[in-house]
Amino acid sequence: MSEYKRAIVRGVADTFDQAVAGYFGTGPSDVDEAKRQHDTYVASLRKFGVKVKELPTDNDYPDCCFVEDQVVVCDGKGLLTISGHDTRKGEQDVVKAGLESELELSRMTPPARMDGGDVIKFGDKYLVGISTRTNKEAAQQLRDFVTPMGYTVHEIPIPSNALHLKSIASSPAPGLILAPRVYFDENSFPEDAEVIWVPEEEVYGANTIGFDNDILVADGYPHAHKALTDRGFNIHPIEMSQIRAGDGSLTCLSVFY
Ligand code: CIR
Repeated sequence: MSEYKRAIVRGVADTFDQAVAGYFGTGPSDVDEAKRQHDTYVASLRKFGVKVKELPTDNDYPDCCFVEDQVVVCDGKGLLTISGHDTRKGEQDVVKAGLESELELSRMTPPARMDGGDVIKFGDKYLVGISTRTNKEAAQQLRDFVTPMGYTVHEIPIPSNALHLKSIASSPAPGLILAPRVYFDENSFPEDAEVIWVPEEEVYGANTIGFDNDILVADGYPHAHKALTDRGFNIHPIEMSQIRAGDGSLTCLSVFY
C-alpha cells in the first residue's frame, strides 16, 4: 500500500488562463482542457487508492489549483507556508479550512517565504529548494517544524531558470531521485540518493508521483519514461499540457497527508 492515502485537490479556476507563468510556458490557453486534465489527474489518484477531498475553486485566484504550495505536511501535522508569490497568498484560507479537521496546523512567520513545490520528502530528510519562491528563513522554520519528529532538512540551491525544486526533480520511489543533471551539482542531493538523470529537454518529465511500483508521469517524455520502465516500474502517463502551461506539474495539484 502506497504511503499516499489521502489528499486534497482544488479545481481549476475559470480564470486559469491568467495563471502566473514564465518557466514552462507563457500561460494556459484552454481552460476547459485544463479542467479535463485536472479531472483525469484526480481520477488517477483515486485509481491508486487515494481518498481525495476536493476543495472549492475560486476564480479570484487563477493559480488556486496548485494546492501543494500552501502547506508542508509531516506525520499528521501541517506547516502553512507564506506564499512565495504575492498574488497567491489568499489561496491559503480554503486549504487551511480543508485540512484543519485532519491535521494539526501551524504557520510560518515572516520573513519566511516558501512554496511547497520546493519541498521533497525523502526518507528521513526534507529536501528544500532555495529558490525565487523559497528563502532560507523558511527552510529554517521547516527545520524547526520537522526536527522534533525525527527529520532533517537538506537545502538545495535552485537556479533562477527553474521555478521550484519539484519543477525539476522528484522522488518516484524511496531512495530514488529523477532529475536533469544540468540544474544540479554533485552536492545537490544527499549522498545516499540514487539519481536517475534525465535529458534537459525532458525536465518536465522529472516530476512524478510514485505509488509503490506504479508511477504517475506526464505524457510525452520518452527518456524519463524509459528510465523508469527499465527499472521495472509501471508508468501511467497522463496529459498535462495545459497544467504545464501554467507552470504546474503533477505534484503541484495535491497535498498528501
Ligand atoms: C505559480 O507560478 O505559482 C503557478 N503558476 C505554478 C505553481 C506550480 N506549483 C508547484 O510547482 N508546486
